[in-house]
Amino acid sequence: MLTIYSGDHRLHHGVELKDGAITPSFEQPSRAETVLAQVRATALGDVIDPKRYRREHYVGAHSRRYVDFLAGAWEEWTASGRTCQALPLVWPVRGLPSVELPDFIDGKLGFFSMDAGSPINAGTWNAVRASANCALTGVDALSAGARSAFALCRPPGHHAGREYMGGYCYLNNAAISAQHALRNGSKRVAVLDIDFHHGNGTQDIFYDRADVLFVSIHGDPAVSFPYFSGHASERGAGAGQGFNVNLPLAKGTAWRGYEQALRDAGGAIAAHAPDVLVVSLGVDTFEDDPISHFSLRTPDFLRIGEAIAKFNVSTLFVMEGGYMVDEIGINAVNVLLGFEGRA
Ligand code: Q9C
Ligand code: ZN
Repeated sequence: MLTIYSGDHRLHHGVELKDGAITPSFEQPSRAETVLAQVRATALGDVIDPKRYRREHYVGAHSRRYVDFLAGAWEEWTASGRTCQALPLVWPVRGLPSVELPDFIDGKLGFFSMDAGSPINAGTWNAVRASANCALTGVDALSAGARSAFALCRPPGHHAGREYMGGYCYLNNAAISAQHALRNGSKRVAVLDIDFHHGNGTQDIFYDRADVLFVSIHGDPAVSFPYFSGHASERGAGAGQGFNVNLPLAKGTAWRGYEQALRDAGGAIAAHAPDVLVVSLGVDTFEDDPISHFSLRTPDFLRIGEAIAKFNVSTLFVMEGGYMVDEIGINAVNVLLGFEGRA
């Protein structure tokens, strides 16, 4: 399987608010290096750099004004005299009346975010677009006839909505991929999100559409980030009614419960009959993940890959979460090895 990877991800490294204190983010550059090392150690296949794509390729999944904001945010932030990384601090929540985009950067940061989990520094935009370009290059590999590809994206993307960043995410790599597959001639696309956290951003982008099915297996939002999205009752709207499938699972879910959810996901995907499947590949479902609470073990990730291969669709794997443990490389690549029948 081809891997697409850019060293530009190292340009982005942020902080997060944890337990009320500013600490280094769990979403660190070493994550991608760990996964890449395992790609090489297992001889998964060639590793190539992404092609370059114009900003227009990110628009569609996102609004133009949001993409333009991301591209210029650091410059606006430093122009206002700041030197630390940019973090939002005020949000347009229920009950605040204005839907106007503010002029000042502090207002824009809140307008275009869902939380304070996506800091912006000098290298963030270059890392973010390299990440999206890995996904786009993967789609083009499928369009050229490959059965599968692995976009080793960092930063991740699935929490980023049409007009907002959050949860370590900026551009939604999986959604941008689905949109690009349609542009390349696919009629129907499915996105299967197996990151521990609900892919609220991907859901947001495709919620009212029937051409892209979104299926997500994740921690119950009653007790898990992002809390305000991910319930089974969210099934799509308008033409997209029935094309959004959420499969929330309880704390502590292990292989037995997870396997059933994967079967349910497979049923929904088969009914959609997609030309292309995009998998949001998070491995924060691992039992030792520091910010999640499922109980999957390393061999279970091989089984996940085998199950996805049985869907029998051209598949792009897009890296999402998985944190601070040496096993993230082994677990992520185990999904790919399982898919290839190398278990
Ligand atoms: N103490 C992804 O996996 N913070 N994003 C949760 C837990 C946000 C995860 C705080 C987690 C976002 C792509
Ligand atoms: Zn996650």
